[in-house]
Amino acid sequence: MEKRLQELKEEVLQKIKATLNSKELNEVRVAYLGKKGPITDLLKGMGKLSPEERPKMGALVNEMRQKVTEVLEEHAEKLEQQAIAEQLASEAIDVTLPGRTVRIGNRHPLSRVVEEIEDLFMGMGYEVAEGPEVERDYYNFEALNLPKGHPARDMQDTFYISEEILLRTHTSPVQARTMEKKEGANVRIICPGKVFRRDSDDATHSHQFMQIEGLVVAEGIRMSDLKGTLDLFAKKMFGQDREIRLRPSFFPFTEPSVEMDISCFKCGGSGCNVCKQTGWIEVLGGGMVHPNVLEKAGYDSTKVTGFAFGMGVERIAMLKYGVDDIRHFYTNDVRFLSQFQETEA
Ligand code: 2NM
Repeated sequence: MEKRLQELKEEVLQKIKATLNSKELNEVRVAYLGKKGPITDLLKGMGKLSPEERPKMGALVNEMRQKVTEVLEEHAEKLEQQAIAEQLASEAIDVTLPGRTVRIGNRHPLSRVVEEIEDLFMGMGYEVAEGPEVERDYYNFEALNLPKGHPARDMQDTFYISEEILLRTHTSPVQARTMEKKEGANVRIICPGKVFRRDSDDATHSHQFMQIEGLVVAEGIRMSDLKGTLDLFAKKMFGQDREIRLRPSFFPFTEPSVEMDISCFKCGGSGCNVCKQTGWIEVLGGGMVHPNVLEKAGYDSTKVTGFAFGMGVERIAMLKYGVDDIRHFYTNDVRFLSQFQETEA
């Protein structure tokens, strides 16, 4: 019986070591240590032994069972380590491979200029006001002292939806709407947005472009308020050492009207290619809101006054970033657009 025990031990240990995974190992465990296994049979057969032999055999069987269990556990541990190692190897990634660059987009240069101007005026207490791009003839022209048949309408020919509905030619209708809405004379707004004109596109003209207009209405607003505001704008936008120059001009909705130049930011005024040897660069138009415009909005023009100004966003962006063709803003060429990547945090 001792011999049989020894053989069994050798056999089971060999079988354990031959298993390649935990499933196989478990099969061996069940086959040899289970209720129907040969070790259980041996224990059952002990009854046939003599009382002297019984304790000796019992000890041997127990010892064997302990040894087998021990080896079994060791092997289980080994198989588990092996499985983990295999999994790790199969999931290994090469961290030394170069990464794929993610292309980061950036704001459109026109949005950048609009936001910069908005921030600047919000800092002076202005609100940003917006309105429809498809507008009534009344707000685009009539309310702005441009009655039907007025010669200045020719300069702002647009796209008509119908006799009375059109694509706005400036953002002034937003200002006419705001004045009309406000109770009490206290308006301080900046109006950015798309505008449209019947025009042939070239390096400096576009049938669709962006404008930003400002309007202040209250009692006691004077031309000097406009001048101080525009001087601050010129310095913030184009450099602290900019000077401004106002020239007489004409707009149907302002009287008097002015055109503003800034001293050339490239040559400082001595003359260069940017300012076409004049030392000055034309930037925007403005003036004191025409009494007819104030009256149409419901104000008493003998008590309330206001100033307004307007500029083309593309023109400002072209000057600021040195862009030589307005069409670059609309052709969506990434080689152009990606040059306006912002680097600040
Ligand atoms: C300009 C030039 C001059 C202007 C006038 C008004 C309003 F609504 F108050 F009448 N808004 N914007 C204005 C005046 C705009 O752009 C070159």
